[in-house]
Amino acid sequence: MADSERRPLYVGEPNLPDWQRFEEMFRGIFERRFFANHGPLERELDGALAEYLGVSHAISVVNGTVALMLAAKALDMRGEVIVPSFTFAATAQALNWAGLTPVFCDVEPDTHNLSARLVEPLITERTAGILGVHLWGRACDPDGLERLAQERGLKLFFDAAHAIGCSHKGKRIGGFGSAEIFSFHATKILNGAEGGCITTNDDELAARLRTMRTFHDSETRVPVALRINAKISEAQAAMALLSLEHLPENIQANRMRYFRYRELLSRIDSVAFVDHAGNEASNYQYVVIKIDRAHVSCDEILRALVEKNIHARDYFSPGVHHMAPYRDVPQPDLPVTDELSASLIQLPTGPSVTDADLVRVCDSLEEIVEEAGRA
Ligand code: T4K
Repeated sequence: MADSERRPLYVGEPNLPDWQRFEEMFRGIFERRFFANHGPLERELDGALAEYLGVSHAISVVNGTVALMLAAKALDMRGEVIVPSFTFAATAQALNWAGLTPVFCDVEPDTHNLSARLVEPLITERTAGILGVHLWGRACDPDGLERLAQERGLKLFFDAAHAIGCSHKGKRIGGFGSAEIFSFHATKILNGAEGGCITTNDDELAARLRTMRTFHDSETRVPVALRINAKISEAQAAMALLSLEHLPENIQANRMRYFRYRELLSRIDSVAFVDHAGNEASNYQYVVIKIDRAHVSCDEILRALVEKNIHARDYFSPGVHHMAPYRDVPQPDLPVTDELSASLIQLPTGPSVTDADLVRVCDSLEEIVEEAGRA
């Protein structure tokens, strides 16, 4: 069989719930004829997420981007927020939607994340807050950034879109800073088709967020500047609840693929496997490699892989500071961001990716890199 005819392999292949349980959940929605506006499944999901993440409040919403917008707005900041450029565009653009200005910071070469060391020199009288991203589910210096934010009187919140089920020094991500946000997009390990949530241990902030996410009368009413329809539907909540049930086994399956990849890739000199720190638990959702000293660029590798029906990705290239609308104004040099954007690749993983598929990906990668070396 020609490579191009083989089964396509994707980064972000969805984790699916058990079909019968899904049918039962949906039958319940049909029977109740209650599809939106804070139905029983939304409430169950908020409770289940708070319990799983070990936080006082989880406020589920329609997607991760809106979760970021709401969190930024509810934290009542004005001015600038320090944020990495090496992230999904939604992280920064959510700040603009909340009337804030992102100030882009470089990331550490080993963690791919912000650190207090990098953020501190960027703080000015205009700085209102810091938005860290737990990229690939790796904790974004929570200890250092919490200390720094407290010392300098800044709001701190985290984009944990990649980090459900991850922990740092034994503490689940979800409880760091004033708030954290998660994504339940179909490509995430917790799949609500679309969806997201904001977590916090701050009762007042939670009441503001619950008021802000809806115009419906049934919800908490505290004074807020603006409200929006950010409610999660019962259909999304059903998917997310089932996915939460399956989360431990899905993490375990990801973990097996992750370590198998690490073993298979160890034979390719110009490919470095991006690992997790010893004091972190991961959900192994992203398998990230760094192309190092190869005679071929990441773009060329990605194109050659697509010809073999392997749809690896170049998250996050280019850095957000090179994209509209930010590229239209002067931006700082972010050499580590640029270097990572040009050298990282994410490999396909997901429930239907078999051991033979992993071998196929690694063999293809080796062939592409070796062929370029001979040319
Ligand atoms: N912060 C961070 C750090 C994020 O990474 C994200 C989202 C957010 C915030 C915002 O959260 P949300 O508002 O999205 O909840 C995908 C996802 O759409 C996005 O959720 C995710 N991060 C980002 C990293 O990846 P694209 O534009 O790369 O998606 P797409 O459609 O190319 O999908 C990726 C691969 O997944 C495809 O090659 C095929 C596969 N796929 C996709 C879908 C939708 C499937 O197999 N089935 C599917 O249903 O952004």
